[in-house]
Amino acid sequence: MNKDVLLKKIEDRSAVIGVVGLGYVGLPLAVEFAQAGFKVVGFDVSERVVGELQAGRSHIQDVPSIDVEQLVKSGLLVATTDPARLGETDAISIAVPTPLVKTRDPDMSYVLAARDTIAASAHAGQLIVLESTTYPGTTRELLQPMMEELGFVVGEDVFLAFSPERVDPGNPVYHTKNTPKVVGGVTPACTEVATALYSACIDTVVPVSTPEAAELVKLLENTFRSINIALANEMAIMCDRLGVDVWEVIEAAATKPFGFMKFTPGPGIGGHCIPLDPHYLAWKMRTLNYKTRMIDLASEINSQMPAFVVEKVMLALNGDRKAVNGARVLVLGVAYKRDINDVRESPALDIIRLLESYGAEVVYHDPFVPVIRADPHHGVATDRDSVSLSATELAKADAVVIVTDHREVDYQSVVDHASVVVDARNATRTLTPGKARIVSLSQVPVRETSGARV
Ligand code: SAJ
Repeated sequence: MNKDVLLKKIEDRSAVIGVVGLGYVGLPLAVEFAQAGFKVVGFDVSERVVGELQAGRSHIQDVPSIDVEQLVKSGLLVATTDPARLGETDAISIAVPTPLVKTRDPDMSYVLAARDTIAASAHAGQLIVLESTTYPGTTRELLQPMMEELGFVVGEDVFLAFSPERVDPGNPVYHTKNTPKVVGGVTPACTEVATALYSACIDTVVPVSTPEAAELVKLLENTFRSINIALANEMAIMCDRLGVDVWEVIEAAATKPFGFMKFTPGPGIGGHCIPLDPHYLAWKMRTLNYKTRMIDLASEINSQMPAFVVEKVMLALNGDRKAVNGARVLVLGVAYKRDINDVRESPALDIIRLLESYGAEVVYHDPFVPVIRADPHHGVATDRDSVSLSATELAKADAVVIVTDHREVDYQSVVDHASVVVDARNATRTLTPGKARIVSLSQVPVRETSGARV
């Protein structure tokens, strides 16, 4: 009975959809559901976020404010901090953070808080879908008992599923509606209603048999990236010892039209996904007495890259008979990847901290990050402002290190005015030689070959 009623409400768009967590995952999802014709109750604990949304302003780069304004005005989208409003909903998607604690163990506090918020107003006929990236077993171990303690039979009275988020902030091609959505229900009926719900606003829905399978799909996707990025990084370290240009090797390998996927070395990995997600799987497997050797090794290699880059800076200064201690170093690009403004887990923060621990005077320039906010958790004691990338600033630096290669930066000007540039992203490869000596991730001794890099 409940299943058919819910399916009908989804089909005729009379279902009211709840979204818990209105961040880079939840807000785009809430907008997609509302644009598909559902009334959406967006819940967030932040008064600021809710106030901005109710005023028609989006705080998420990929969600235009005009869309929020129109949906709020039409009554299809309401943002609230009142948990009781979730009692009005027929389906709820949970999109709250799943960070790591200092020991790199899962921090489930946000999911548990969302669970308790939902429990307070849960009723028969509801579908609950967890979207936050987490270890396999979370949906069945943390959410199902709550529903059963309320007297509900999962799969009959209420429905429960996991559906991994695949939001790639700033991606110009893929967004919530056109990125295939994996869904795994606790029972076939759960999978059926969750599939019906997401099919109402997402082009392709991929049902799998269990929530554990869906939880693992996400972890496989991002562990795959972490391991392959680590391979590219270790290739850079090996090429540096071999005196071979790692970028040349990777570019040439990428000409293989099959059986190879290009990843590039860099200063390490940042963001809220790749550095964290594999550790959710590693943690779960530790509870089953299994050591995830590849995840642990990839994490070890990736996390040593900031030190590898700092060593390059030290060698570059040494080449000018300068010590790091007292040197002025300009870090160019601090976001965790190009053309975005997010510095979470950015290796640039580690590089800045390491350089300053050796006595360097560090400044940074990032056109997307005007201020790095104080963050004691990441060793950022106080706010610091981006400096201008002027010829004067470049000439004042004893070394410039390119950590994030934002496309809009004038790298020709950098090599024309700086004395030495450590290029951790291959951003200077095609430039006209300027004043600066270029130090690459993998150092190639000067040889009589065409295009050798110094
Ligand atoms: N990185 C490298 N070399 C590479 C690729 C990435 O050093 O070849 C670094 C980046 O600079 C960054 C970190 O790794 O610091 C992560 O980069 P990413 O490209 O994986 O970007 P993310 O963290 O935004 O990952 C997201 C993920 N999306 C979701 O989890 C929903 C990931 O699954 C996507 O594949 C990725 O975006 C993407 O393709 O852009």
